[in-house]
Amino acid sequence: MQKLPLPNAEVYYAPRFFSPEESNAYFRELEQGINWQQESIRMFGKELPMPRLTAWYGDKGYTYSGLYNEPKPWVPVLQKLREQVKEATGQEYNSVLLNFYRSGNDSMGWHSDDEAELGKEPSIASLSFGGERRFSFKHRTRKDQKPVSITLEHGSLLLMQGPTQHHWLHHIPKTKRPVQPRINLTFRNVKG
Ligand SMILES: O=C(O)CCC(=O)C(=O)O
Ligand SMILES: [Mn+2]
Repeated sequence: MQKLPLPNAEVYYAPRFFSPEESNAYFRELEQGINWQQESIRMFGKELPMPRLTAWYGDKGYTYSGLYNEPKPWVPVLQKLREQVKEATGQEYNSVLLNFYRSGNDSMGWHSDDEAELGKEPSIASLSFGGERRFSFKHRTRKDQKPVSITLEHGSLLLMQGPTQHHWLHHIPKTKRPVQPRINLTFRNVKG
């Protein structure tokens, strides 16, 4: 894994954690086997559809973007991925949030994964399958730090840990470029 040059952060990236063949198979299995939901978000007093599909699996419920997520029980493909991510990162994960970006019009806004349930310095392991999307980091307070962008490749693993969530926000911007659908999984350890 290569370490990204971000101060006040510990971010590691492995572009080819899985081979393209394995990644194709995982994409298909997840696309078909996951119970994808279209959730909505309340913004400016309006109910808007989230700009992506989501699913939450694991041992514990979790509040995300103001929504309480009742977890679905682990399924074999997610257990298998969790095992490999645990092996590679040396961390335990009891939950996974999945995101399905149907097109370049789907996105995720600036945020950090700093909910109290995740503890002080959470380890978040993120797998990407399908179309490549840009992923950017922005420092919360340091104006001298330019945003940093990387491309999350098919079959890649990104690990964010230590003080990363405390100091940096991240997002997946929309793109006008034609892109294939993308599936992202973020493995987390929810306390309590
Ligand atoms: O799709 C991605 O790579 C980002 C996902 C993410 O930041 C999240 O689920 O909190
Ligand atoms: Mn996040």
